[in-house]
Amino acid sequence: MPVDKQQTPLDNIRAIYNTPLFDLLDRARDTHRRHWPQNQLQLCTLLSIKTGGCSENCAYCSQSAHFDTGLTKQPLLAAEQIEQHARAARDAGATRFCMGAAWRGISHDSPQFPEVLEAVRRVRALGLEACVTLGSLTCEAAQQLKQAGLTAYNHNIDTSPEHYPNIVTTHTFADRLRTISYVQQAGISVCCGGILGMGESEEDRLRMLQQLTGFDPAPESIPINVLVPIPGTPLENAAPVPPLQLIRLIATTRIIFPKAKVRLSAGRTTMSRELQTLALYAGANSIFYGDRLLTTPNPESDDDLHWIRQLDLKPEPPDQHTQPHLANRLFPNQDHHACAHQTLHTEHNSNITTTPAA
Ligand code: SAM
Ligand code: DTB
Ligand code: SF4
Repeated sequence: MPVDKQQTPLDNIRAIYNTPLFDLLDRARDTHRRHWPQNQLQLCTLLSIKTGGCSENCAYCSQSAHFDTGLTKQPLLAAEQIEQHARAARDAGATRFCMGAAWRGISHDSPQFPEVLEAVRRVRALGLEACVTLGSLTCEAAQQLKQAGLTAYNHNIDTSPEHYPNIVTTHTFADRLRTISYVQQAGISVCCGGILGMGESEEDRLRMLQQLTGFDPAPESIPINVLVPIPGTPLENAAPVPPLQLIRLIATTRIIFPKAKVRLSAGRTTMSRELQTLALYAGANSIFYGDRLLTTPNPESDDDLHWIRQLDLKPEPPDQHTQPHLANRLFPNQDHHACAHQTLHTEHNSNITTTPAA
């Protein structure tokens, strides 16, 4: 499977992470300047296109049906509504639009899937990069998302393989990797990262990064989320992440993945602007932009724009290679026979299901 490249030894990753802080920052900044010299920040806006009622028990999540979080459920939005949100995001300065669904996963033969494909086409037609996060995929679903013009698929591994069963028991770490492999095979960029602050050790965070070093190709985007504690979930009282541990992890991620978008993701509302600034200095070059994440607040857009101006950064333009007219030329139709083997595999794997409408 393409996901299976030789991983970087943990000792090497640990050695980077434990470098004296200022030397670590110097090295990360140097790497950053060489690969990202333009002082730009990518602005990605999120939209929850299907909210709550999820069958999975991810201990951090407001949308799990296993916990009483007081969240109002919402069925899948129509493509037309999604397009309106995407247009507003574009007009506010976002160049990437990420649509999240509270599903365990989706199959290509789900009645809801065509609407998602239509939403992707409409978002791409606006000139935005399009990302979706829908849970597990069948191989065919990944191929069809590619044909619809999808730029990236977000599927986080969230933590180390060792800590994962403490966080989720309704699916496995291996299930996550399988979907990522389908996404890679379809030629879609992978957006994959994790969450800090779920009771994991610093070593767990490094093992999470080590997993990402096994991806071939490397993830295009690596979201580093800080847990937003949700009342009613098992992690509602989790200890906060020490700020310099976040900075060390971002710097290490930048050094190991020089070409990736390192995304300072959930958790910014509880960070000072100075800490967020240091995170960008350490190598983050993308944020979620817009007053909401999926179900929780994010800093106000105007405040973010003011901050970005103060730092003399510019919003990054959309990737030219992902413009719709170019996408069709660069990535001609995929061969559907590519899924023959995997379909067989999926049929024998009861873990990939179409989530019932909630
Ligand atoms: N259901 C899909 C899945 O699990 O892949 C997509 C939606 S899920 C909400 C997307 C990601 O959001 C999760 O993998 C997790 O990394 C992040 N996330 C969810 N709740 C969070 C929270 N309370 N704090 C920080 N990150 C969170
Ligand atoms: C990711 O890594 N973080 C985003 C996006 N991918 C989908 C989601 C953050 C969700 C934070 C909690 C919430 O708003 O529900
Ligand atoms: Fe939340 Fe996704 Fe887990 Fe469902 S699968 S509980 S939406 S993180």
